[in-house]
Amino acid sequence: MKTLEINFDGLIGPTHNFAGLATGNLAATKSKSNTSHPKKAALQGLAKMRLLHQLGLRQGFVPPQERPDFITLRQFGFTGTEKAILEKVGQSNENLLARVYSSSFMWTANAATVSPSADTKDRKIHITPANLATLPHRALESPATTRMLKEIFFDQKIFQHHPALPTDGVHFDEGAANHLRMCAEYDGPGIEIFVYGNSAVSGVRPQKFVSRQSLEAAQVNVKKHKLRQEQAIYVQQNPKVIDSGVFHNDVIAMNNQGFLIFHEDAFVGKSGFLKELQAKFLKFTGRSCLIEEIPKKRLSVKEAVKTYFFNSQLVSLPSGRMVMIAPQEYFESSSARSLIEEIVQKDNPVQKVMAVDLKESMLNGGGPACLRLRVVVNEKELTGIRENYLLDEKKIRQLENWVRKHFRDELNLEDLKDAQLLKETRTALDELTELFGLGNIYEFQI
Ligand code: SUG
Repeated sequence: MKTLEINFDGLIGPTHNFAGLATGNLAATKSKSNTSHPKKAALQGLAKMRLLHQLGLRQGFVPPQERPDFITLRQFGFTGTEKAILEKVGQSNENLLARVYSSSFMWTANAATVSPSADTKDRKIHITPANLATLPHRALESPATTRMLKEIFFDQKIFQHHPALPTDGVHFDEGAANHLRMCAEYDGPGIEIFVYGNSAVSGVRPQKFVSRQSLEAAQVNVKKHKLRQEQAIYVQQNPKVIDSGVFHNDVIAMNNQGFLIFHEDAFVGKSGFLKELQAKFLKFTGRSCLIEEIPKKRLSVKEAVKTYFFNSQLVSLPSGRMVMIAPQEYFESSSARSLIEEIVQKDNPVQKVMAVDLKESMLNGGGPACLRLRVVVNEKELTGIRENYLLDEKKIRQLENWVRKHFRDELNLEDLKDAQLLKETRTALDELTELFGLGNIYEFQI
């Protein structure tokens, strides 16, 4: 077996809702207070997982986190029975209620930064969970994510788990969504590109929205992951695109192996960055990388945000050719469609584009690439992953049945006040734990 990339998708949870908590994320802001469809959302996520599995890729999943998050509620001074706590918070702080009910853990591209063993000095796979320190509803994911990643990637001889960076007003980290790994083959050394919004202490920054990734966080991750400095590149995201709704790099650039596609306006100091990338790539892989720059004349930043063109999943098939898994929204845009047709025809590894319907996640600003965490493993390293989290058709069907049985068709923000929802989510997660033998991943909530 060759070294391969496994996508770990976040399983969308039973409380998926539209609370408009993600400032700077235009889709989520626009969807605020709309009725959500948790069952449909989770089935859409699973359909994408099935597609990748059917294409011959290994596919994993990360279970939903427990919601509501009573640890956070107790930190805010709420006491008494769970029912009483929910009643009190529902009456006094609707924003906090939405926060602790958020299903935002589904976007596992924000779960962690992962460096494969081919890049690290100690030949271990290094994992740092994101602290997601910018937005309160996302920050509360980090402790549970840390625990789940340790459970999934259980063999600590193979996986080096680091704690999330401290929440100190300097180290803002949103994980793999701002990290591109360029390599010739998955088992060879790669160049790890760390895209940051701004330095927390100096330099230009966006004016309207905040940057969610700081240079300082990226620098610590490079050091902790034991990457050679010559194998790392730091590049700043253009503050203007952040102000236009590009809240993560994966909304404006994508890559797989040695192929990078990015928007003309994505980066500050673009030509210096590209030179550095080409030189380092050649030095470490002995090959040239392939770069496709999308001019703004062909696709404006606004259209990129609307269509989520760059949030496609670019994946390698067992044949070595690549497929682009694209949100169906971008087939609705003629400029995005014609760009794709061109990319497929050009001399590059992309063989075809396939559309996926992820409308429920998209309405919260999460496309195909947001929903997955990439983990590159060789045959031996694969044994360090708990089998329960790797999918086959039977398990996908079990998950679909579980969703159909437990998830609501519709959810409104008002429903979060209903103690019945707590009961339903508990029952659902209990059954998932049993069905998949997930051990004690939820016990720490008590
Ligand atoms: O952090 N949306 C997420 C979307 C994350 C997408 N991930 C990547 N681009 N990798 C966010 O903005 C919306 C939830 C709400 O508003 O209720 C939200 O959190």
